[in-house]
Amino acid sequence: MNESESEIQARLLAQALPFMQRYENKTIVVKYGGHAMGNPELGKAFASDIALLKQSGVNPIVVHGGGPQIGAMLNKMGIESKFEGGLRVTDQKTVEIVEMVLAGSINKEIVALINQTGEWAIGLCGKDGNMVFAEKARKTIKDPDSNIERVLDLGFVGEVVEVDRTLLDLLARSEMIPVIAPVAPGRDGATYNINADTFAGAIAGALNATRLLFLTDVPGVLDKNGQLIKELSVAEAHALIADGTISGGMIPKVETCIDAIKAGVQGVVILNGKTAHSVLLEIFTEHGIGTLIVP
Ligand code: X2W
Repeated sequence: MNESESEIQARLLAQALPFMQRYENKTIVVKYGGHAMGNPELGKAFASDIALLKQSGVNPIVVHGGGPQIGAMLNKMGIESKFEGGLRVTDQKTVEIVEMVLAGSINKEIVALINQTGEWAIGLCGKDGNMVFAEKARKTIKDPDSNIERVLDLGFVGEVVEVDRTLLDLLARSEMIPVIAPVAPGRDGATYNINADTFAGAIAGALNATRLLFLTDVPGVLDKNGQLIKELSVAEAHALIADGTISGGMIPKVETCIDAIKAGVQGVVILNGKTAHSVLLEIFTEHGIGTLIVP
């Protein structure tokens, strides 16, 4: 490395200081989606970002998805993937595979990636330490033709009804970085499959997290001209949904952000997880790289 490169590196590090101070001891929940995984270089960059947050005195918590990976495993087992209203219809056989893939292979893959950086990650799901309880999701969907609402039976798809902070508070004071799979028990003894975005929102809300980052495969919320919107209030987000600027798959994403803010998160960011070091770019630079939604 020549002199000027070292100087650049030193300057960049110095510029990160105010952000390290701003987020010291603050909780940042990072939702790492199944679509953002799969590229080994990006995976390593993600793990090193999380490690760096912890080393800087931040309390990072990773909540991960794995929709495409569940789909691939179901396919291997000869089971068809079915979705209604964006959620996976989950029968008994499917929930067993969901738990195996999410709380098993994917969870341990992310734990191993973070551990390889020299930090300590611990893999959990909602069942561990009585952290999360769920109940059967009650979803309705409007038929676009008749406009009649019908109740969806999604089987073992759950909604979070309770988060116990005990274990997460304990880990925040330790060297351990929690990596959490969106699977949780019901008080009825069943195992529930929970959409990873809503699960991350519930965890972040219960912890009154300073930030919840949604790593997606788009840069954030775009305006009518396709330009990235850097910051939005909840009221502005509602208006952009109403006037059609926010459309398609971005609507449930933004609605989940709004729910998380209502649940107690101070700011939620939608950003592109396919940009290397997206977490550091968001947290340790002045303007971040995604769309920040605030109350
Ligand atoms: C999701 C859980 C995983 C997930 C599923 O079974 O696919 C429901 O749909 P991504 O990668 O974040 O999409 N659960 C109920 O949300 O993963």
